[in-house]
Amino acid sequence: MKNFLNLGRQPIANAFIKEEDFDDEFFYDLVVGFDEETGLVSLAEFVPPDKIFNENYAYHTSQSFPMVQHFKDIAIQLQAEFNPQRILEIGSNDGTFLKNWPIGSATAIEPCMNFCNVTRAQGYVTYPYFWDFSLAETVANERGLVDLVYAANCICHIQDLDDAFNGVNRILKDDGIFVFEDPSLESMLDRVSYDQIYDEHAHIFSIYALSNLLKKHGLKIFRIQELDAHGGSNRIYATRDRKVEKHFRRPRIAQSVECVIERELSKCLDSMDIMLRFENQVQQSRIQLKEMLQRFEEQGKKVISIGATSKSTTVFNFCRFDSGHMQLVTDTTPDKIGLFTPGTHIPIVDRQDVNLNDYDYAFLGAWNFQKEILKKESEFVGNGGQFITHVPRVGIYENSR
Ligand code: DWN
Repeated sequence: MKNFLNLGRQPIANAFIKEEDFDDEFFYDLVVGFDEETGLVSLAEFVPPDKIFNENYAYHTSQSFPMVQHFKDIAIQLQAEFNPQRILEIGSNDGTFLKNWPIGSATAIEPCMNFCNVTRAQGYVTYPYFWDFSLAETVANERGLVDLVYAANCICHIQDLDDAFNGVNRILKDDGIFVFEDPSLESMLDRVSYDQIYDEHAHIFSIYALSNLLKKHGLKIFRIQELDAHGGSNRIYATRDRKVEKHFRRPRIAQSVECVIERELSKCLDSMDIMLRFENQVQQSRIQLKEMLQRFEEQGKKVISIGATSKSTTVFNFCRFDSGHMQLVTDTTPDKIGLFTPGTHIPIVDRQDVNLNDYDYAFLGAWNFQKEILKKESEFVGNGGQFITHVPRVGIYENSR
């Protein structure tokens, strides 16, 4: 693997922090590399998983309200198309996807104890461990094999993918299907959304790289759905190579896979050149965003950020922002409110406790929910407030000019 981007000393992206813990905060070098053989983009140095995913994990899927409908829709679609009797979800968080399934038919894997207790309280059998082959063995012996393995924004968190896919192979019934969705490398490169890179995202997937990796485990991708979720994601449908025919209800399904890979390769996602170009764009993005916020600070303008996201942790620390640049960050998640942003220590407050009209600019920390946030904050724009963003380029968000 060859490293191509260094985003500097970074804290744990979701480790929102109390003031008294500032001095003991953990930092690591956030460096990204590219494997020219497989096409996989991965962190050069992985952070120990239990430093990230533990009983203090603060990200609640259901607090990003549009995701509740997102997971309901995919559950209904999978039930209608494949009618799976037994399912397993890897990374079930607060059960937003799981709750769409009968309690008896579902098993959950969730290493964060605070969330494991949530799904157990909902009645679902939940294993509080990281997904790997030995856990797959245990679950297979205790709960039997499954028709569907589902995972959202989780497979890219798993550092040892070979072991994870071995585990999927172990737990799936012979004609079972594996459906997972994760941020798209192609979208990240197209949008220069470098904030998809942080400790949790051990890998950023292209379909080209995934198909190489899954092939090693006798798994074949038979469909791709391209999603707007989380700033551009892919939903991957895979099954055992020898079973693909069964799931090809309509020939055109397969073309979604070939189309995406062809397009990725036409954009050179298999070459180091595109990664080096991205590195240059990221450096430019930082310079422009720092200049813009520096100018606002010198003009005495007040700036706030909407959404205490993992993504903004990467941006704020890469740009070395502090409460001089952004006075406050708002969020809807009770677990984050009253804490400070990792590394940059900007106070996080409840959106309800802030009058946005006291601010001149609002940074879209949760840019992946810009439609929802701009709709909610139309009064702010109406009173002359402006949204700023760095994706796909640094500037004033056109709809708030
Ligand atoms: O992959 C991951 C994705 C699923 O979520 C995880 N590794 C970590 C996390 O990343 P993130 O923190 O960047 O995710 P979101 O979903 O972009 O976070 C949105 C945040 O913004 C939440 O804390 C909720 C908050 N929010 C808000 O304050 N006002 C969200 C909406 C929609 C709002 O209107």
